[in-house]
Amino acid sequence: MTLPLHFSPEVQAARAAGTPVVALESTIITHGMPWPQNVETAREVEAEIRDNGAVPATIAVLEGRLHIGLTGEELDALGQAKNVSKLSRADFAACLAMGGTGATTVAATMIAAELAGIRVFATGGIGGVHRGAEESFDVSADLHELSKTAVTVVAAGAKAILDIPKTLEVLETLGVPVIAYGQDDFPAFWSRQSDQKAPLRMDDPKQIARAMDMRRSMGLEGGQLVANPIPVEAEIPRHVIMPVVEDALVAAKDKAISAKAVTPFLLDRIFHATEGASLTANIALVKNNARLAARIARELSA
Ligand code: PSU
Ligand code: MN
Repeated sequence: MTLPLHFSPEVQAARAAGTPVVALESTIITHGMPWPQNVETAREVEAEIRDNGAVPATIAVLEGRLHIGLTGEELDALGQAKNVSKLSRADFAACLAMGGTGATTVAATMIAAELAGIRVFATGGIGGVHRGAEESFDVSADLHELSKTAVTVVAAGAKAILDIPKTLEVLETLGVPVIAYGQDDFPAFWSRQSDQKAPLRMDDPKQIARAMDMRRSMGLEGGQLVANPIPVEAEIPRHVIMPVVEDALVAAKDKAISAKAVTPFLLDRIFHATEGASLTANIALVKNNARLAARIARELSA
């Protein structure tokens, strides 16, 4: 069966010219941010990548076709669409087979990037081990994907809504390199510190690219997680965000929110509780990750 892969004209041209490409996810657009900031942010993130010498490829499933790169009109439509599925490894093929429309999570975007020959991907935060996972068993498929699929993912660490120590434990068990960029601490999305040291630290995009190339030479499957701290001027300190996170977690429990709905529910709740400050920080960190990913893409061998 041939894959219903569809490259945007910009990504097609980059492939032909050998220009480095950076993958971007679409769940952050459909489930992670409200309209219209979601579309504005997606455009600004793409611009950051172009300004840093690479080409952005935002990935989504539109009517059964796997799009690698979206046009401006496609991005606008997706950003306002209702009832878009949130696709991960489990339901990705089924959505394509049934002609559906879906946004790709970190896990699904990694799969699509590898299919398209893209080796680096920028996002906001990865999914992880949820608090209370010992009861709910809610561990994001993103973690397993990092152990299987050869893509370097640049994120601002893991959100404080997750159990960060358990997330780091699972990543270690799965053999995923976790590399803090430019500091020792593993960053916590809105905040630069998490009170947890990252297992690895690198200060140069060239080192990150070399480590990925070395994994490939060794025949090791899987990718790397690059944990890039939010810029200082954009951060929400831990003591400010933690009480908001705790309230959101209580609300999720009261309303018995579960499975795929958990992360979008918490993000929306925190957005309202901080009067939009969480979104402002989220936008700044995604753009920061896009810049670093473009620099890594330029260092990776083809
Ligand atoms: N972090 C964000 N915004 C998001 C997500 C994470 O700041 O929109 C999305 C990503 O697509 C990630 C997914 O892959 O949430 C994780 O969902 P879950 O916890 O259900 O695996
Ligand atoms: Mn989950």
